[in-house]
Amino acid sequence: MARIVNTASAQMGPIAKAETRKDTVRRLIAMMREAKGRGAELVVFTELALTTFFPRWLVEDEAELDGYYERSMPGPETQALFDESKKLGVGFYLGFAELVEEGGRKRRFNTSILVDRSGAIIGKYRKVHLPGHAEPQPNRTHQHLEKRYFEPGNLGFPVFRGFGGVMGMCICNDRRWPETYRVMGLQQVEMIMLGYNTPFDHTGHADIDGLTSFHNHLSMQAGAYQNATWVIGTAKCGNEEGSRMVGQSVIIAPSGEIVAQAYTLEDEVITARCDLDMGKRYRETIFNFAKHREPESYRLIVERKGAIPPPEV
Ligand code: CDV
Repeated sequence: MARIVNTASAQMGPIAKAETRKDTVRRLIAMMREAKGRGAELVVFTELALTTFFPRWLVEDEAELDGYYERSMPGPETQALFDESKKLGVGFYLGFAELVEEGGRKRRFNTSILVDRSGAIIGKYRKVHLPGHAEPQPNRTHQHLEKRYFEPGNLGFPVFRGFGGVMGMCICNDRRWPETYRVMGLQQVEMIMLGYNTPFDHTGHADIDGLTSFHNHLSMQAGAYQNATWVIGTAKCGNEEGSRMVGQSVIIAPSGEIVAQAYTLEDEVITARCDLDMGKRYRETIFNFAKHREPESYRLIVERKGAIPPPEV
């Protein structure tokens, strides 16, 4: 019997700095209801879905900075989302800034959770690849201070049993790195969920920044195909406090094909009927890791045994 997960990607338009958590959670709930109305049992929200993308600013006041983080999940302002999830029987992926006290000090992570259809948290991930800088850069209209505001994730890339399959998570910049998908691929992942906030001017090089939309899809489609997994990529997009961010949220099949795509730069729900057994077919044929993958050869290459030596420079 086919294992179908009716899945939604709930793209989010800009969140203004002044927007309250309550208002933002209301927007998330409205999209969850729409997704349910269209038959979805799982909704993928974006990275840092509860606030504006605050790493674009230097925030020096600690109390102000702390205001962007969640100290508990669910917390007073997010409980309503969990209640709605349980009421509707719709699970979700949610990205948020996490603040925990560990070893007598504050620790900050860029985190996502996976919640099942009964409103219970069944998985947690902390972003590994943190882009940007720890110090503000001169001549930038918007900063990207993720290295200042977060520690690299310390949970690896775990997978979780849920929704009748093997589920994985990553966050934004992680999607550009092949090892993100492969580490989960080696654990038989069947669906990878991710949220992103991607400005169009990140590198400052027109030739690279001009390809922002292309690279967005290229990395996710390659990751899906090469690891025989569904990939659900959800943007926060549009003009957020003067920073223009890419949209084009997508649902990608294990074939690498885009089967649903957002066409606005606003709150928009897209859905697809995701057959987890489609990934299984790819795993049993072209991407049968056990049969065709040669870890021993990789080891020899890494150790430079039998490899052509690099040219003198
Ligand atoms: N939030 C992100 O991780 N954004 C990065 C940008 C800065 C390049 C991304 O990979 O989309």
